[in-house]
Amino acid sequence: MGRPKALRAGAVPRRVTDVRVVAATGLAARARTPSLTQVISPEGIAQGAVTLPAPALVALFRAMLLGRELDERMMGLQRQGRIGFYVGATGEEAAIVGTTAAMEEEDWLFPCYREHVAALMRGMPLATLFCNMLGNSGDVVRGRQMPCHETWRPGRFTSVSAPLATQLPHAVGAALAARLRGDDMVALTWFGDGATSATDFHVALNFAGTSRAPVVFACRNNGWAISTPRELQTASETIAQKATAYGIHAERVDGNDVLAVHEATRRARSRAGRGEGATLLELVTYRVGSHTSSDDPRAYRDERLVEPWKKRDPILRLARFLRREGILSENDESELRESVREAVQEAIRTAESQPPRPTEESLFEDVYAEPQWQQREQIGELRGQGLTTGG
Ligand SMILES: Cc1ncc(C[n+]2csc(CCOP(=O)(O)OP(=O)(O)O)c2C)c(N)n1
Ligand SMILES: [Mg+2]
Repeated sequence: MGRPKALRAGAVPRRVTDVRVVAATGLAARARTPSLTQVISPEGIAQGAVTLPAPALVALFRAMLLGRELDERMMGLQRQGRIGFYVGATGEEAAIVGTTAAMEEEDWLFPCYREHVAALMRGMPLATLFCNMLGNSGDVVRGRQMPCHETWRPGRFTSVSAPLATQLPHAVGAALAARLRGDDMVALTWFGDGATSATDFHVALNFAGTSRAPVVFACRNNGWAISTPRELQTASETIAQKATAYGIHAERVDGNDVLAVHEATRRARSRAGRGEGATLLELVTYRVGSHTSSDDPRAYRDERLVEPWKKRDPILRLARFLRREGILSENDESELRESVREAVQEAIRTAESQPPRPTEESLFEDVYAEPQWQQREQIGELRGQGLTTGG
């Protein structure tokens, strides 16, 4: 029977473009938009299309490996009962790493809940991230957030946001504030395909459209919102076309191609920086793993659907490309993987050796500049009960 006519999605608006730099095979793909110049030699070697220098390409690769290693180790720790909860990004590393790398240091990042590796790229020490997962005394938010809800202010990485899309108006507000102050800052915020059904998505896009706020909306379209597939989430043919309604520029990007993501984000960042307003990037990818450590997708998803996406793995794709280009040999790659594994292992050891919880007294810190009489009294009571030390 098919879907009723009224629900059939319309044509993709002309302002939406498809972008892919490196094909799944690791070959440079032919440019579909004039803004991307790519060349494929008969041997399948990219010539001149990729503008990033080799060390930057290797840095992208390492960051993606780190993201994958985090997922594997953290999910293992969760199963062993050493951490309570974890949200991974397996298969979505290119969407996260490519966007992060394309932003400037002064830019603020407003994460959803899968972007742990972005916090690390912004300088959050691995062990500090793990302290948040453990909720122990090394947690910079002192156990006041859920586990796996890190924040890293020195790196301009705001708190993980579990209530869907709430970080979007924050990003627009911060971007506007920066413009009013004359700062060059551009805000970037991540969210999922499901979040584009939430009120705050529409509020934020509308506000960004009318105010021309310097903000980049990065949608990780991973095909699922827990158990709801993308096609039941929205009748829009694409997520990108939702931007058109709000007068915002949009690009549809191969989200498993880190170089395409990087280039598209650079363009969005430049547009915002030039005062041309916001961009919505639809990064088309796939949630290869479970929604979180609390989820088992076998209850609602035919696992055969995942197989083609495993072949489109963003790490494998960049590895092939780097190999073809002679940038990273098989040996170099093994060494890199080993160094990432060791760094994660070492950081887990460091984090687990911290006292298990913040002091009760820390409850009163960061609230008032000076404790009020009520707090002083309560602190005194706690001390009287011997409840002031961690552990
Ligand atoms: C406002 C709100 N409604 C519902 C939820 C419960 N919830 C958590 S994650 C999720 C699915 C989100 O899917 P999507 O936005 O596609 O992001 P993904 O998890 O796929 O990265 C839902 C419904 C929530 N956290 N916040
Ligand atoms: Mg999703």
